[in-house]
Amino acid sequence: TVRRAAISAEELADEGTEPSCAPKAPPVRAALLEAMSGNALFESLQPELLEAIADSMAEHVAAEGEVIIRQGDPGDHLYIVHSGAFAAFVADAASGQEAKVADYKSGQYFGELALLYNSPRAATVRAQETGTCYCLDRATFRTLVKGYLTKSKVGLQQYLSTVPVLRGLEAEQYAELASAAGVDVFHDGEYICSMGEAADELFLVVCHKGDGGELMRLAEGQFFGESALQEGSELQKRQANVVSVGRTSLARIRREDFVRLLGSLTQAMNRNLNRKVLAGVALLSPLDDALKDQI
Ligand code: 1OR
Repeated sequence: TVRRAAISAEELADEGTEPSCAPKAPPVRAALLEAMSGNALFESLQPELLEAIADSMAEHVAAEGEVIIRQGDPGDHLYIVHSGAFAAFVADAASGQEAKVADYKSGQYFGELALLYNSPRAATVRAQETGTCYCLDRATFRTLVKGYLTKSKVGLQQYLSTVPVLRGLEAEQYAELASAAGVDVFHDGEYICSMGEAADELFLVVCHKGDGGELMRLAEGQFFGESALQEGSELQKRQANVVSVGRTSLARIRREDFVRLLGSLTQAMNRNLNRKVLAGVALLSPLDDALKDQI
């Protein structure tokens, strides 16, 4: 069961959510409400709030083959399918070859990741046939839906599946990792971990906002703290301080959860992880050349 979001139509207005279009004609509103019904994002909301949301959504009629979302683009809308069929495709970075990763039918939604994590669109979504979807703007999303998605871990699960170093796991493993992981937000200058501390968590950069002049820095989708995953890592101590530059949200996964969930994959991933660190991950200070060689 989902806890009712503690939010009213007035609060939605207070957040500066100007309805992006005029109140809907009754049949359009009914169609929107139908698209929302049965969707876990909306099921606990009061009817007046659902109507306010319906009025803020814009209808989009898509032709067969139309690209609704393009991988790599910035994004500020979530889409809810009313009719037709839509599908998400992820392009392989090296070959450019696309693989279908999800299908969407009436009542389902897509495009939440860019809104949750301020990241570029993680997949391309196309209309598979003529269909209608409704788009929900970022401000409404932030006020209404984000809390639900964060709590439900649905968003984190999809996010983890887009992190390069975690590519290729089973859907179930992403779900398990997401429920074991926590998300924390750090502010500019805040220490995320300190040298000498026990290294028992891996960190993934979910969303990073900020600008600074340091030599190396981590971007969204990168990670640090991977020494927590190495053999004998119970004894491992943090080898550097990691400081947030600007505002950063991080998914953190405890070593014991990672090992429990991914078991024998850990070793293979360690090799992958080490390569990525050398390819320019920012352990901000003090990481000298000798230390880099050890890694
Ligand atoms: P977005 O805002 O990034 C593309 O825009 C959308 O495709 C994305 O939100 C999700 O709603 C949807 N990886 C990335 N995006 C996915 C995936 C996905 N599945 C659905 N979307 N997968 C990982 C593939 C390596 C599949 C996860 C189960």
